[in-house]
Amino acid sequence: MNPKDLSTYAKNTWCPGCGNFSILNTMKTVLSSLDDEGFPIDNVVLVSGIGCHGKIVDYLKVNSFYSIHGRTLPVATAIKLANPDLKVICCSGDGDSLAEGLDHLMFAAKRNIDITLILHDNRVYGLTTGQYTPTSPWGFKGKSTPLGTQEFPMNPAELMLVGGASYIARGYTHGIDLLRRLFKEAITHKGFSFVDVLQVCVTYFNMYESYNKRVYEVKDNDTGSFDDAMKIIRSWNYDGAEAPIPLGKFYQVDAPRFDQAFPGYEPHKVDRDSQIKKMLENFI
Ligand SMILES: Cc1ncc(C[n+]2csc(CCOP(=O)(O)OP(=O)(O)O)c2C)c(N)n1
Ligand code: SF4
Ligand SMILES: [Mg+2]
Repeated sequence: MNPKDLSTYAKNTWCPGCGNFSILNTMKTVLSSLDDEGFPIDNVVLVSGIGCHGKIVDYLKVNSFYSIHGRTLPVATAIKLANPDLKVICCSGDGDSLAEGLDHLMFAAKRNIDITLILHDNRVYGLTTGQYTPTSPWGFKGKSTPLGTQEFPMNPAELMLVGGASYIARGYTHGIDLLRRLFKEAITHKGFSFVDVLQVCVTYFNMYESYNKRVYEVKDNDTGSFDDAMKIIRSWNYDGAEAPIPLGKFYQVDAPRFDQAFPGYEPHKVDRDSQIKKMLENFI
């Protein structure tokens, strides 16, 4: 399949230079190559939140569900449980998953449900024109914090590690080769996979110059070690300092999955109606 086959007729309204273009192009390349490798595009469902990132469902020709702000993961969870044969991928914003939808993110990690979440982490509310988010650095001046935010940022990869996600990585929208590798690994991983993408918002928080000087790719790290992953992840804690920023795969383990937990789990062979009936009986 040609990646161009995944384009749509929708007019793209992202600002020129926005990091979302890299995520869109990477998704096209990865999903088309996975289709060639026997991972059919018809089995993919893309779910988004609301924000600039959410527009990706308009620009990518795959099955999709444009959800509501903060509720990307509940929708994705329902789709996955209704049909475990599907590969469910979420494109969510830092506001969407870390503010409004933080509880859903933590529970998806805790359940290790087989869903991929790609975080368009521009560290700002882009669509609503520049308010601070949970990953904005201390002192960030935006529409709602003209004197600078007095909150310290959270580190989403750290939350995911302690929460129970079984694949954790970080990419950057100025590093397409790495992004491609990480997306492919995350999508083919079995369990909750989380890719934090430093996605630059050129209009409200242009970090290109700062990131370009500071990012580096981790190599030869023990991705099966919780402690090693934590050390790498905490080496840059999203603050305003000039610390080097690690990119790459931080963690990957096999762990029991929520989507396998129900009696009779056997995609292709399961009679869904009687399984759902049995589940409902158990709830009552
Ligand atoms: C329940 C709810 N709260 C608030 C909003 C308003 N709203 C829409 S998008 C958005 C922020 C989006 O920020 P983010 O998730 O970081 O996405 P970005 O635009 O940066 O891609 C907000 C607050 C909404 N649509 N629904
Ligand atoms: S406001 Fe920011 S995130 Fe939204 S399209 Fe423009 S550059 Fe991209
Ligand atoms: Mg954002």
